[in-house]
Amino acid sequence: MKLIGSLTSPFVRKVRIVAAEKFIDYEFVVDVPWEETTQVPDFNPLGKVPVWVLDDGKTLFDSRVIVEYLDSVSPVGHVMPKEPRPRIQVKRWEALADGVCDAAALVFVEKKRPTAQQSPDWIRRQTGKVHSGLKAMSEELDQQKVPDSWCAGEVFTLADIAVGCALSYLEFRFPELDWRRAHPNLSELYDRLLRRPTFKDTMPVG
Ligand SMILES: N[C@@H](CCC(=O)N[C@@H](CS)C(=O)NCC(=O)O)C(=O)O
Repeated sequence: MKLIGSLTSPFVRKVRIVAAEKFIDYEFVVDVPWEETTQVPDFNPLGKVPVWVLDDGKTLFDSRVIVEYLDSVSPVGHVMPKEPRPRIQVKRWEALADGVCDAAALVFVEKKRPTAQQSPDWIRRQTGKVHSGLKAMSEELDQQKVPDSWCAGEVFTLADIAVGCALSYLEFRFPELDWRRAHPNLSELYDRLLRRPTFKDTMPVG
């Protein structure tokens, strides 16, 4: 099995961490979808990473589909609860964290355009989503009320992986945002996540 992706994408990283937490072997093929030489559209008509290539050549995307697949094929280190209610809460956390990444990535891409072509309104709109997403994550983490709780309760899950990847991406691309100061509980969670080898080994580079 192969994973196609870049070393900076938070969505690719989420898949890498889930695979590592579950001890699933695969070949990692680095491909940056923004480069002219990219092969990604041959594997995903949307031209986005991550893409997971199965042994029979069939492809899976996007990251939410891939992690659901990985969690279902191996009983080791489940990252999603089986029960419908807690399971959907974990997926909700994932949607929130991924949404923050989507908005932040749109700002990053917009800011790479020549200044005259950039839309300040668009940047403001997407930056607003990053801030409101962070605020929601912080408030919802507070609701756990148990010291050192994970996002979805007492057990480490995909919710923590997705949130950790989003926080890392913001720190990597937008250090000036300083979310750690605004949200000390997310900062504490993030430090705990960084102690896991699966997070340490996949820090964004580039
Ligand atoms: N919802 C998708 C988002 C994937 C995504 O936006 N990937 C970015 C990299 S961070 C990408 O490949 N962008 C290339 C493009 O939009 O053309 C997922 O969860 O996999």
